[in-house]
Amino acid sequence: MERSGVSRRTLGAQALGMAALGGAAFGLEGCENARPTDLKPKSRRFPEDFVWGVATAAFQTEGGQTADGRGPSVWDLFEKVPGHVKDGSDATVATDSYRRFQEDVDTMAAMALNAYRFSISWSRILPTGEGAVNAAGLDHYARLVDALLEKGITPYATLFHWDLPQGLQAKGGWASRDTAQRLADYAHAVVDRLGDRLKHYIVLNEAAVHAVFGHVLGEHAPGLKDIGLLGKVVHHMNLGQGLAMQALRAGTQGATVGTTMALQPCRPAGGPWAVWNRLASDGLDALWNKAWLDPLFKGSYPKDMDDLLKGVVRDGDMAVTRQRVDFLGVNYYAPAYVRLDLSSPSKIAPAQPPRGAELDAFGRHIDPSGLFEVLDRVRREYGAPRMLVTENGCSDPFGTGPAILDDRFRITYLRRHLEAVLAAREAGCDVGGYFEWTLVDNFEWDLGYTSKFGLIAMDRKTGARTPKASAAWYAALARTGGLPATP
Ligand code: GCO
Repeated sequence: MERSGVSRRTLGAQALGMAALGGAAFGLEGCENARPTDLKPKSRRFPEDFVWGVATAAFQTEGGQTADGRGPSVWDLFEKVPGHVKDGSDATVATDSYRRFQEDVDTMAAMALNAYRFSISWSRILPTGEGAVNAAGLDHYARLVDALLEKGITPYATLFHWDLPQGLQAKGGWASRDTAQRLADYAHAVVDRLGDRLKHYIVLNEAAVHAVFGHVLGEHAPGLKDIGLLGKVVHHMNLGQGLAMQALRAGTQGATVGTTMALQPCRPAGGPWAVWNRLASDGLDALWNKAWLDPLFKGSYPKDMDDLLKGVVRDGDMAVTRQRVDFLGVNYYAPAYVRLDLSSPSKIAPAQPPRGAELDAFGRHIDPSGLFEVLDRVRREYGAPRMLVTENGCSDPFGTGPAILDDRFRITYLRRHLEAVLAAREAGCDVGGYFEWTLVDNFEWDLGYTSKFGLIAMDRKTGARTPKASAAWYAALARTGGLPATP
């Protein structure tokens, strides 16, 4: 598959912006000079009850793809198509966490972490996505949850982290309205078996990424390239999320229910086309941020969505998408820079980050102020809910070589973004926790193992795991709650 040179997140800008703006046409611009990116919180101390965790996802870490009755997901098929995964690898073993989960738990306990965000593989619980429940699949997660609780680590389970059962994709996947109800049925099966011990649920992970990269750009499973599907996929995920939240609340007492979004500040390129770049940026914001925040918190869609959603939303739907959440999970990595561009098919293109900006391995601007911006926006515009940073972290430079063990670059990245969290708390944001992405270098989707985000390296030949410098740094932070000023 022809591979874009641009980072997969900013590619989303093209498709999302075009859908919102119906395509318009414009010029080339870069962005202004870099502005201050770092926050200076008054205090460097997190509260005693702050949630310190790491985040993972089933498909990226478990392996065991056919163990104990698991059925195939869309990613099982996608990863096997030549060209879909940059290094030709797959997640048949990944970090082998289906078998080695106790090691994960012991490592987290030794790091003084008090929470673990993982995802449940839908097709372990319902191998075809619906119908008969696979008890062996539920038993696995019961063992994982029990092992965590035994070590005083609070489990946070994501229900959907992009690995839709292939049985449902064969029936239309998220483009089919029925899949919304299937998500609720799956949520019921999980809470029915685990609700006595699993008390924190995240319904969706980054639905925007799954919608765009899986259905428009074709760079993620199910590998579709049909912008005509976008409106249905967006709405059915929002609808399913509401139905699943209702099922979770009906299925257990005393649980917290939330969801996780990939929120990004959308920044228009400047220059003589600034007014048009602003339109593109507003279009991206509508589709990447508001198309998920508004249905959940306001029971409505932004006007920009009207064209996409024509004939999709039914009477009563928005009363279901609007749900009370106990927390909003915010995944943050970087802002998005956007411009309109005559030369790109979608007339929309990612703009260059500011001149002189520090970039991550994906080519994205390392800008902790963007994390403050999204947290403060949710506080101001969406009722100041409790928030958890459910993902934040950075990759080694892409490559097939060994991980960088003396990863001071990662420590600095985390320290700077945690300063933004402290500053957001001082500004009144109710941020109660932080889940670093991720524990062990794992299967980074279409990038395979060329992108390494872990606090711990893993030798894929021997399975040996080696803590990086960042693991000890993060453990000390979790233990003391005091954020060092350097490195
Ligand atoms: C995401 C996903 C994770 C990624 C992580 C690093 O945010 O894209 O939730 O599965 O692996 O963010 O890119």
